[in-house]
Amino acid sequence: MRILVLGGDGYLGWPTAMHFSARGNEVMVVDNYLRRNLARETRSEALVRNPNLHERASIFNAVTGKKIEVRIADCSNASELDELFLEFHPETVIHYAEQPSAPYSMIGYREAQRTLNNNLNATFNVIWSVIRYVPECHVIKLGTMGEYGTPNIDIEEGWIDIKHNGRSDRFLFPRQAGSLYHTTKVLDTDLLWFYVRLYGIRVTDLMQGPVYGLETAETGADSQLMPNFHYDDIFGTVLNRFLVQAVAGIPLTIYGKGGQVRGYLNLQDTLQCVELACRQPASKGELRILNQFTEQFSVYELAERVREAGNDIGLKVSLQHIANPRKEKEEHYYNAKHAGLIEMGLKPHLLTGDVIERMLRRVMEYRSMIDKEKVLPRVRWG
Ligand code: USQ
Repeated sequence: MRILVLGGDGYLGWPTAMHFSARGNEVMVVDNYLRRNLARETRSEALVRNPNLHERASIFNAVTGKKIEVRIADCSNASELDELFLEFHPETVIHYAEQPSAPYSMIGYREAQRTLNNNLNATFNVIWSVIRYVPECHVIKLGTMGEYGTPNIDIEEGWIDIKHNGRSDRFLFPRQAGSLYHTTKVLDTDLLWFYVRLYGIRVTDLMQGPVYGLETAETGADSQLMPNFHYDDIFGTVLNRFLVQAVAGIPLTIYGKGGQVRGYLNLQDTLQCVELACRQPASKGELRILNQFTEQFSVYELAERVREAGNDIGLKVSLQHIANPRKEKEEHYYNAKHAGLIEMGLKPHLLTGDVIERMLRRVMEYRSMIDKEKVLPRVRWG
């Protein structure tokens, strides 16, 4: 299959590109290094300096003999994206090309505007490139569980049936996101749904929870192939941050009470889910929404698990509750359905003590590179 990976330099994009290339697909990755630049601007560089995309592709080629085509281009620029669609004629496009950080989007006007412009324009351009050049192409779009927020009712998989004054209809599940970044994903979904209804394109919107991990089947061949592993307050997701904090001897930074529940998944399961979506595409005129996570945890539970696994291997891990820099519920109901991907064949890698221990040991190899100044939250909501 010809697979175009937009945002192919990212934490998910690069492992996705390797995954599909290793399995015999024709893969082209596109990126404009937005995240790398924003990370540099905000002093949030990854734990290990990752080679650039051209270098990554040649290292991958040297160890596997497989090719990944690289293009440095900006997906929020329609003509740059059009050219790539005309050249490559993808059968599947995996769209990760977004500013992915909630805290970054909450720094101020400039950062919010950059997030809004980049994310909405990239999605809008992908839709139009598909409509104009490859109308049969399956769009796999990375959404987020954060689109739903934390409602006081069960979270359905994308859609809800509503009875009102004796009549009923099916609607997108109500969304109420907690950051501007998450709100751009809500707007993306609305754009996609509009163009699915009007033009009959085929779309899978993957509502993913926070991802953790630094290894996939392809990263073992050369340590330079590892994903960008962020542990700072802006680009680091919570469990990855806790792993680094545990290794650095920093008490784990639980924001507020720590009762915030989210659905989590291992990076390896992101790849499985995207592969499943790719192999079993949405139909023409369908917006298929899948909730992409394997287990629910509160922040406090996550911290406890890291403490236990860390202490088992001789780290001295402690916890701290710090003032929550975000505006979010710290105790709430949370029950999100996630049967779709399991029914399609997902075999979850769960967060066992052994899994945490293995990740901690990997991080310990890079202990000397941890910059403790990057850990405490710098961005406050509102
Ligand atoms: N949190 C802490 N301590 C920390 C960092 C975070 O308690 O040191 C808490 C946050 O307040 C939040 C939860 O952990 O309640 C998750 O935070 P996160 O930073 O791991 O996740 P988030 O900002 O929501 O964003 C991440 C990715 C984003 C993705 C999203 C999925 O950066 O790209 O869309 O996870 S979800 O959270 O389901 O919306």
